[in-house]
Amino acid sequence: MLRPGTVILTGRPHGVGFTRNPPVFLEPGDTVTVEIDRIGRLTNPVAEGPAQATGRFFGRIPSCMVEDRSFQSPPPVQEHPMATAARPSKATEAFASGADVVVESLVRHGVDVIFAYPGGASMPLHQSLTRYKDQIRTILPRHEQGGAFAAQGYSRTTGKPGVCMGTSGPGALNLVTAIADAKLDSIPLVVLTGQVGTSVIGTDAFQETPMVEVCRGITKHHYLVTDANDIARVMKEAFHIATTGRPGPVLVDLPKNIQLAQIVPDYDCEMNLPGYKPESRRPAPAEQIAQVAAAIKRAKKPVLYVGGGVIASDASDELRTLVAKTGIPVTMTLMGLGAYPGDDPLSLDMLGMHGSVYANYAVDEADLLLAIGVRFDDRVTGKVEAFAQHGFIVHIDIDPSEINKNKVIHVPIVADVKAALGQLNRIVERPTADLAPWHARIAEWKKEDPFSFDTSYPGILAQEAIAELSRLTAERDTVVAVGVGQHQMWAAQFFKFRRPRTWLSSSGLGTMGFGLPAAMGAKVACPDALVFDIDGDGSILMNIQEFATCKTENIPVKVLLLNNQHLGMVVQWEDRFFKGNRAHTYLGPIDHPEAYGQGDGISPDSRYPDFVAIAKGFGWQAETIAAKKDLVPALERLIAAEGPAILDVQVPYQSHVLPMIPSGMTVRDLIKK
Ligand SMILES: Cc1ncc(C[n+]2csc(CCOP(=O)(O)OP(=O)(O)O)c2C)c(N)n1
Ligand SMILES: [Mg+2]
Repeated sequence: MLRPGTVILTGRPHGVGFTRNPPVFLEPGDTVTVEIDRIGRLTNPVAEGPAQATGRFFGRIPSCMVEDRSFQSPPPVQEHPMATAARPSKATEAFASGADVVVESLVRHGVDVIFAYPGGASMPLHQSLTRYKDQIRTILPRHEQGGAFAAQGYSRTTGKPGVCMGTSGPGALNLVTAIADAKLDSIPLVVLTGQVGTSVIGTDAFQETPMVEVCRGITKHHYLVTDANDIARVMKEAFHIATTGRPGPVLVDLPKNIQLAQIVPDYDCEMNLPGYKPESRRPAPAEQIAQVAAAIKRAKKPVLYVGGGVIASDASDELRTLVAKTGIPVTMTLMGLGAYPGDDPLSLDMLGMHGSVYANYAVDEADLLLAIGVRFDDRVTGKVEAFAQHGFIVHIDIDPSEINKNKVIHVPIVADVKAALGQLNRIVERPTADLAPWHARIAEWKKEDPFSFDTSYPGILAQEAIAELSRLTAERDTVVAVGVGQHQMWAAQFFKFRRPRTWLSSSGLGTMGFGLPAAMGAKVACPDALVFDIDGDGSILMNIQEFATCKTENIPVKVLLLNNQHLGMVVQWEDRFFKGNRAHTYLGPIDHPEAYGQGDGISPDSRYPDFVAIAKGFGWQAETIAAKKDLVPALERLIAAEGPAILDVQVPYQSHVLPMIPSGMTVRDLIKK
């Protein structure tokens, strides 16, 4: 029978007992009654039944049931006759609540910040976080999705795993999109969720959702913890899985009674992952590396196609060394921006659907394509059979399932990119042929078709605002997060990224609403950096509540809002492929003629919503501009702002992101105008 303030441990407690001389071992069927003190610790253990004993407890309790009211009220006057006896004080030391074991595990894994939104099923964890507040900063986002994207922002800028938490049911479900996002972009996350008690799992209990089932296809791994003694091991495994091999999100679902259980934790426990053998930093096969070096030696038109894997494996230096040794030009995927300096003459910028003309031409003509830490995504390849069809293809990736997935590879190397490039750099030589003609051809393409915009436009174009921001911050330690849409693509084109982990984009999933919370997480991780969210008016509304978090938690991010009053990227597709028919892509009132594509522009007073008023309501610095002459001074004010600040830039919706290779087509279908 359960009583408030009392834990009854049941089950088959092998290896569990009391340190007597001789020790008292508990037998199956014995019961241990203990009390919980005010901070959730186990006190005064008493064994009942044949094993009657008191004192210091040892061993791992295989299962336990807890009455949780003990956390809200002081423990009742001791009712159990045996519990009144004097106890050695050491009896309390070995025990910890499940929640404390979770949080202690976070500390032991180097976690210094968690983005966590509370609820009934996660309260013990939050209570525990208050006890660890000197080691872990707990940030309260204003929506769980915001918290999970902030954890991503933290992870994408530091390379460390991001940690976020939500309560069961709706809280947990609000994390789902960001989990899927982390999976597609290979971002290490440890996601904690509260769950209803184990005794009611499967009964449609209040705020119950089967998170493991919901998340099965969108995590790298997932746990439902049903025995508090597993917590330390599960946490160890979660961090190990999230950060090794190809990184990704790991879910740990923690029923409330497991959080409240009192156990003797063993943080030095062994992991139990017999089936998980991530490729480690062991060398790639030497003969394969030699094949790559030989291919480079005989190449006349080589191109490096590099992606997020270079950043994830911290291989930017090795990439630069390879380029310096060989003179091979580099194009980057959306995930790879920053892996190689965008302002270097050998940078071809981004490739793919909205990549540069010169990158797409170069890949098309290449006789050797060195694909490093990439996944031949359809936004890069277009029609995959036609992609790099003239080239000999080398692919280096840590994930064996990426090899030959979309494209047949001539030299497939499953290895950590950093290790493999290090090996290659030790033996690689410049191509025998002079690369000067190849460089000259690329320079010609660059001259003919640079990323460009209409500089004669009388107002401010989004491209210009981004290019100016890039110029004004070039000497500063700057991080840029983005939403999803035209502004995202223009940021990729016109902001020059020079270092890895300075560009944060929801690339694989393309999730609107990513920018603001990701910038928030980045600013928490890098308080000395200038952190921007370059956002769209549609995207920012999806997590605008995080304005409150930035203000209340003193996280001074800066937003450059490229406000075209439309879901611009969808408008562009309407214009290109649906005869310009507007179908729910105007963001103002539906009785405005623009909603049907019949307006003749948007006057200043019909703009909606009033982002300046909204931001000010949240305590932000805010202003809006429309005139070209105001752009640079307003950007300078944005950069100089002490606290969180937004610059709402009124831009036209008629511009299209160019160049563009329409979905599933080839470089020959590239649209320049
Ligand atoms: C959550 C989500 N819903 C829908 C989409 C589809 N989508 C892609 S871009 C886009 C328009 C984004 O508008 P905005 O943020 O204003 O950026 P703009 O294209 O105008 O720069 C939409 C609706 C998406 N990517 N994510
Ligand atoms: Mg827009």
